[in-house]
Amino acid sequence: MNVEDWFRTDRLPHIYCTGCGNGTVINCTLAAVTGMGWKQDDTVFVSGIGCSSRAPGYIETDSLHTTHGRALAFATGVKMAKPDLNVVVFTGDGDLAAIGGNHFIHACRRNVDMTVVCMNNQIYGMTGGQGSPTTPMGAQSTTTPYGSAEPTFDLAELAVAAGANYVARWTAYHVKELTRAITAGLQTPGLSFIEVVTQCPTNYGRRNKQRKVSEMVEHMRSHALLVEKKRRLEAEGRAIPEGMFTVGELVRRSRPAMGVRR
Ligand SMILES: Cc1ncc(C[n+]2csc(CCOP(=O)(O)OP(=O)(O)O)c2C)c(N)n1
Ligand code: SF4
Repeated sequence: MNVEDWFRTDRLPHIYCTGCGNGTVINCTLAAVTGMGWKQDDTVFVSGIGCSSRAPGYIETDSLHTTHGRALAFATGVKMAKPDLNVVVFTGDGDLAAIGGNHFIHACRRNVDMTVVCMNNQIYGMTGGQGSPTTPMGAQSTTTPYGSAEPTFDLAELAVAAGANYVARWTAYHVKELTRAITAGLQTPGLSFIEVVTQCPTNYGRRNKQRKVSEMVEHMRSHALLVEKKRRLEAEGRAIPEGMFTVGELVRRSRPAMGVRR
């Protein structure tokens, strides 16, 4: 099987805007799934609501497109009822961390055996660009016309603190690293959380002085700081450059997990 075999071509044209990063994330996820040798009959994709959550609709397996914020609750149900299935969740920063925030921390605490891929475009894309829990301070959105005044959630650090067994963060620029991280997540028993910082040119970029997709991708590339480098800077007592976010593998451990096949 190759990536094309997993792609539901009869659903084209897709809904994504030109330059959206979501297609890259789907491609990397399907490359990881293909690399694992998984079979379509044994694999279920689950999502909530949002542009990111439309992803399972383009994949040739059984899938659940659920209610906003509830992807992890539905996925937990699938995994507990059928532990032999491979469960992969696609979600967005709003779906996962705003309306679904409580489900997120408890799924990590329970360490349910699934892989969660969050497309963090730092905005509510589907509904026209409202601020989300990851909208950076000072960023413009339809609900923060003078710039967001709120501190943001670090989704990957939240998953580490709540108990997930595998946590990594990359961006839609880092396709090879992202594919490797998703593969590691698929291989790890318990909850694997892979955050992908991705570009939404339509509702984030054009309001935040990143009008071109290339500018958004360059911004992600130049502001990504390897977690090992961050730890080294901290150990040396040196300052972390302003506006940087960490990428890489944040945790890999073997806490007891729920729903692991026997
Ligand atoms: C209960 C409920 N409240 C609000 C909505 C409207 N709604 C649909 S998608 C969405 C935000 C999606 O944002 P995010 O999860 O970040 O996904 P993106 O579209 O950016 O990929 C909202 C508020 C809804 N569908 N259901
Ligand atoms: S609104 Fe943003 S996230 Fe949604 S499809 Fe368009 S670019 Fe992608």
